[in-house]
Amino acid sequence: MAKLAFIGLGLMGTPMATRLLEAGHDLTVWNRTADKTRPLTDQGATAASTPMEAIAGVDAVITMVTNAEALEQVVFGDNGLAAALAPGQLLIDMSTVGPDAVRSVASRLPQGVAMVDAPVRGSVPQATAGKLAVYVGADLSGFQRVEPILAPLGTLHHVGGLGAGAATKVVVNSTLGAAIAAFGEALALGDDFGLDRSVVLDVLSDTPIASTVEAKRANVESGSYPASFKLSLALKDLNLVTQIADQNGRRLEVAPASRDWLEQAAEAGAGDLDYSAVIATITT
Ligand code: NA7
Repeated sequence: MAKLAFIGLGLMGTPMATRLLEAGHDLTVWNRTADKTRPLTDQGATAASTPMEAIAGVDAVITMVTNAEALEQVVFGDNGLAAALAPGQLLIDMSTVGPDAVRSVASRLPQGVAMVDAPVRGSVPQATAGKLAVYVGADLSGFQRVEPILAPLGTLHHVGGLGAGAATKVVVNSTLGAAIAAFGEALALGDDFGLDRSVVLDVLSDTPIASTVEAKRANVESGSYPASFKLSLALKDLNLVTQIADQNGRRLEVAPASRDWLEQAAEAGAGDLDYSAVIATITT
């Protein structure tokens, strides 16, 4: 088992760090809001007071923070990881930040420090159950190095070299935005026809968006949207999708439309709710 540091104990980081601890890894944790380290220290993790302090003597450090700015902060900010990372240590970023941010961070790490990008598909229930899909961007030796560390989190997919994991996650989340917006629009159409919502939900459970309907039906029926995956983060990801497409001169129609719906929902105050709260905006 490895000696690890885990940086970022948000909705995803907490259950992921818990799985690593339960699997027998030796874990030191750090979170910007210090009281979120408590559930981990109660189970035997050590809390550090800075990212820099967290990585003393570890084999690898895992980061799971909001976005590229947060990653920049924990790696290169005051008391950040970069100031203490030593040759032979490994940085595994599991946040969704896009491939440019991954390569930019990797290029500025101290000599002899390797980086692997390993973002995940799945939200809190999958993280808790160790059933995430983990998209690993690394050379073969990097993949072999992270495999035993990350195995307790779910199924690892070696999708290419550095940055390929981040790119794969952008691809995956473009479909997530499309599916939730299609779900909302289908419900809105059903409402306009005067159809019974439960009938429409049954029918949509047998369409190409079935898995989204299954995952989010309870939210729609209860009208409450507790966050498994924050809407603000889905919006961040759809912004990544559209920015990267623009850079590549790639015309997309569906992703920008779903991005616009998420933006409207965020403006209406749903940013900290589950991303499925966009359905409430669409059907209003
Ligand atoms: P959350 O629940 O919003 O958690 C975000 C985490 O990132 C949380 O630990 C934050 O600390 C931390 N964070 C955010 N900004 C910073 C800065 N500037 N410095 C240090 N730490 C920071 O998100 P999820 O866990 O759902 O998702 C994490 C990633 O996986 C994200 O990229 C998703 O798209 C996928 P806080 O507790 O607020 O102090």
